Amino acid sequence: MYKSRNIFAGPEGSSPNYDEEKVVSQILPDLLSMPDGRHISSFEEWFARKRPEIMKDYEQCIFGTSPLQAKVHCQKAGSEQVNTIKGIRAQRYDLYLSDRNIRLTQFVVFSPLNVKGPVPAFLGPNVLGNQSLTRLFPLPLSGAWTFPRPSLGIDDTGHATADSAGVHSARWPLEMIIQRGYAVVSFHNADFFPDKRDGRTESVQPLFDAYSDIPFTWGAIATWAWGMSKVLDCLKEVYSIDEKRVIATGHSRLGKASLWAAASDARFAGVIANESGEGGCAISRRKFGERISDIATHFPHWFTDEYQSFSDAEETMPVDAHCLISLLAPRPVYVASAEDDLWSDPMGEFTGLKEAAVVWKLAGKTDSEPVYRKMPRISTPLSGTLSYHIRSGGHDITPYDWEQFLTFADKFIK
Ligand code: GTR
Repeated sequence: MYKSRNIFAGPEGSSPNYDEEKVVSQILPDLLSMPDGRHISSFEEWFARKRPEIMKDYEQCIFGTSPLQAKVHCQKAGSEQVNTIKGIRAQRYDLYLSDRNIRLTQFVVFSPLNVKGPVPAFLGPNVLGNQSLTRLFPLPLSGAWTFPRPSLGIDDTGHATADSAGVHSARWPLEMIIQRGYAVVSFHNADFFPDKRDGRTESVQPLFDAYSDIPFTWGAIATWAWGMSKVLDCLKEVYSIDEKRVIATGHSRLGKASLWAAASDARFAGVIANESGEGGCAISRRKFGERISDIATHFPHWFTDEYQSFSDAEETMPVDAHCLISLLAPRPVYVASAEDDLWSDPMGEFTGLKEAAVVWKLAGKTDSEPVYRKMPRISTPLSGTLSYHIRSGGHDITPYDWEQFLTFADKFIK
């Protein structure tokens, strides 16, 4: 039935529910009440008392703890390149763990050539290596293990080949973004944690095993999020960027990472979570599309072990996706879905945002009212400090999505 619409039927062995009628309504954890039942009536109180509780639950049960205090610095790598026709400047930076001078990643900054002064930026990891972002500049091939995708130039052994250059340029429409006066900052997520179940040994995590008496419990998603924070640490040294106007940006598994990055690091000025699905903006208790059990089976390294214990027991989680989104209040948040991406549960993503909106209301952000209403029609974005759209098509991040994100950034970040 879904074949003609290119709907993902789930990995082998899973049989996702894609039928809204089979969704059993669940009571969601109440964002405005304390464990003793007391109702919270001001944003200040929510921020001081409720938010830390939610944060603790997310650290303990879902993403894990990370060494956020670790000091890093960066150094320019190679010389700046400019593409005068497109008006884009590209500069690579090596990022080092300061106390041991170990290089963790190389991030790339694309900024507008003809804009004076620091500009706002979209900061997001990429899944195939920096070379996959564009053909406008020759960028070094990533050396980190990447999930084999021969059709995208990643060979069977997980190495990037020259064929991967620019293969994800449609996901990163640099010209469009730069022309609107924004910079783009990206790095390969695999530099921090290669996306495989035994990826920990090749990840940055062992570097921190002796950092504290209590071991960090971060999964791969939290490690990518940590990488985002560490790149942000360095942006104060990048003169073309205003580090106070950086938007954590991510698609799918990296949408989950961008949510957690901004939840753990208040310096991110806003968040874009594109089709972040289960473990992101989608309400887990709906049991629609991808489930915790699917992630536990296929990506056990993404979250804490405790998260896997909620497989087939979503209602026992102390939190749900609306709680994750609430951690971003009162900052601007854009959640985006795609009609055919039922695996990510568009209705669940919208519901996560809608249920979180009470916290923005408490904070006096009444412009978020559009998301209180029902799920909008296809390609009819809801605009406010909390913004949302669902477009036609499948699981991807497209120029249409970016058009909306840019309009949102113009209104709420610029
Ligand atoms: C799928 C996974 C999703 C989402 C997606 C992606 O395999 O089940 O949670 O993260 O990959 O990252 O594209």
